[in-house]
Amino acid sequence: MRVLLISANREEINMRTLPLGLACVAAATRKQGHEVMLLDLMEEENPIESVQKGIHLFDPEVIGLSIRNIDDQKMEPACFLLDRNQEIISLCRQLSPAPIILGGAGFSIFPEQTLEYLEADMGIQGEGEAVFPELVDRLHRKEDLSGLPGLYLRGRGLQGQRTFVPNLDTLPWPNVFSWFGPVRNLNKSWMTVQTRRGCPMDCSYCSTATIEGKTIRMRSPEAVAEDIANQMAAGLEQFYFTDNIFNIPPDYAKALCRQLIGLKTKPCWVCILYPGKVDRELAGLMAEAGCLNTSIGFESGSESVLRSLNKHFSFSEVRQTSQILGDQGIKRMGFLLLGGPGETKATVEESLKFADSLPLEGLKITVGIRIYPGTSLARTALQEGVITEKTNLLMPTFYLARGLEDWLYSTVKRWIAEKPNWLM
Ligand code: B12
Ligand code: SF4
Repeated sequence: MRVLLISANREEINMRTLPLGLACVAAATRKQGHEVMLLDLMEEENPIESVQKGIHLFDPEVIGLSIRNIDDQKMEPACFLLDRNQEIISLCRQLSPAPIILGGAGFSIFPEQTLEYLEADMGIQGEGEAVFPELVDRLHRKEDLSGLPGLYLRGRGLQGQRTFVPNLDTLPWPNVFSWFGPVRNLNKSWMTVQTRRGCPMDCSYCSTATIEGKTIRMRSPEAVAEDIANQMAAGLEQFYFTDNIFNIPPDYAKALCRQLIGLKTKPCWVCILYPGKVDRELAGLMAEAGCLNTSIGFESGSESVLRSLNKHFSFSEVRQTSQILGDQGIKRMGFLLLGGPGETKATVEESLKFADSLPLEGLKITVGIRIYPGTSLARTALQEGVITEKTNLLMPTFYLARGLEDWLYSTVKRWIAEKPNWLM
């Protein structure tokens, strides 16, 4: 079948992202024998015209759309991003009778609500590589869709229990030029690389389990290094590991660094770390393997708040992590998440002072925590009456400990005003 895959994300918040997930789905769908056209609207000067042209020339029989961002996760002012997909979906509807199938991280968190909101036909929760090609096959053969794992049909709910790909090395990871063709000037981009899926850490507010599951599944370090080497041979220079936590499990992170050290040319890369699981050996290997910069989500400097967020590290481990990375010349961007359950004026001040005392190159402070369905934060918010059973969490909804509202914003603003490398 002819399958048009569209990444409608045009947000430049933080950085311009590449549609790695959709490229993975494209590779798997091609492998199954279908003809695929991938449109990344981030790169298109006139996205509407590009979709019109794509549909006109390719005449798709199936249209897949990747839904990444629901909102920007900022409480003040909240910015709902999902409706930016609506224009693209109605355009597809006007120009083509093909069914519209959703997927992506944002969709996986809110499958039924997103289908309703965008009036799409169906969607796949979680990894798309196995189920999407099978769905296209069944559509082609006009077969019954029931039983397909993770498939949601609008108004008819989940069709089959979701499954996870057990061995990521069996997937056809996309080759950079099969994504975009030679048109795009990629060497200025941060090329995204995924080495593992799933996170077992169970932080109280986090939606990752609904996207990737709780069990970590890893690609072999050799395969990741080979992937990076191929991309470097194609002219790419800098890489962004999209893994939720690069350093868990630590032995895997070390093995991966050793493979990168073994490459002919050293890549430059950045990653996200979980504090406390970085020893001197790992920091040394990361530096030798080309790590420039790390994001460290330590979130609080108060032990009681760390416990309420279900973080498995202490603030002294945060200091140690930051120190040993700095000793290796690796830059560190810290993250604070203020206003969660149990937060008080005293714990906020504790956190700000703690952050100020850390050796960091930058700090990002978030005030208020986005409530995602199925999380322990959502349960607390329900018990405390912040939300009700009827609250549609698709609409940006945040937890902010009572009594902190105005004070927290003005306090954080005062702190960042004096510090050029701190931002909100
Ligand atoms: C890495 C990451 C970042 C990096 C991106 C780096 C880069 N160069 O890409 C940084 C830190 C910069 C970042 C920024 C932001 N991020 Co972010 N990010 C992630 C993270 C951890 C991984 C995303 C990723 O690349 N995954 C790897 C690919 C392979 O997976 P995937 O895209 O999900 O694709 C798979 C499936 O979803 C599915 N699939 C994908 N598309 C399709 C399409 C179809 C048709 C089908 C069937 C299936 C399918 O199959 C794919 C393969 O298995 C996710 C959380 C997560 N665990 O997913 C958050 C996440 C996507 N980010 C999120 C947000 C909010 C943001 C920001 C808005 C935050 C901010 N205010 O700065 C910005 C927006 C950036 C932008 N310009 O769009 C949210 C989105 C949900 C929401 N509330 O909107 C997430 C889900 C985190 C969360 N809170 O749970 N992010
Ligand atoms: S470590 Fe990160 S990805 Fe894992 S549960 Fe916590 S916040 Fe989510």
